[in-house]
Amino acid sequence: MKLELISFKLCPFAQCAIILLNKQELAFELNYINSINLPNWFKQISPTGKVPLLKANDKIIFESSVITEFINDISKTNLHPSDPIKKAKNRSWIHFSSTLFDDLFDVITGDKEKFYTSKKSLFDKLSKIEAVKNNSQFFNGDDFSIIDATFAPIFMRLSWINKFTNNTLSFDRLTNIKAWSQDLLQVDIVKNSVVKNLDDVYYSNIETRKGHISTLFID
Ligand SMILES: N[C@@H](CCC(=O)N[C@@H](CS)C(=O)NCC(=O)O)C(=O)O
Repeated sequence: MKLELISFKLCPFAQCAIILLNKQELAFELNYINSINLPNWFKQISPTGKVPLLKANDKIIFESSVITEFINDISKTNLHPSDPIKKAKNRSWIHFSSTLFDDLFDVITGDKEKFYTSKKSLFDKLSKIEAVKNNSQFFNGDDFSIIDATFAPIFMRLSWINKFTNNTLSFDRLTNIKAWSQDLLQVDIVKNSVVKNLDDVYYSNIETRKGHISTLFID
């Protein structure tokens, strides 16, 4: 099957799909488009105007959670737990993970008040994940699953922000997810799921938004 993933370089939802495509060793073309100046052909094929889009033999698949399930469906290896309850729980937490990005967006764009309320909301959610994460390497034990690919982009952005700001979003006290994050960020397919120096691009992107967080940047 011919696969083409269309995205922005900074999109965490596409990053998850990239991790899974590589984990499943599926050949695909990666087409980064400019978020400021969307090409007309993209506007015509994207129902929501958002990325990622996956073109599979010229059929358009949108919504990252659907894309990741599709990648699993066409692969030889199943990266979801086979037990239906465990699988449902994974899917619930995957769905929950997308709400972390709403808080993260407010954290990186908001004024001082918004920064603190969204930081609190983010940490309330991280604490809920801490409560269900055991001390195994990955979410379901020793093997990398879809849910690990879903959380890796969040952990990558938190680690960048902590580097830019002297740990303003440190979650060291959440020991289970801290260890999970450290393990995930060491995995090659995670490290290689973004273009080189994307942390610099993220830094500039946040700085341009002039939210409270940019006043916390260290040189
Ligand atoms: N629920 C969507 C969210 C996708 C999304 O928000 N993508 C962002 C980039 S990371 C986007 O395309 N934003 C452009 C816009 O909202 O116009 C998914 O998971 O695919």
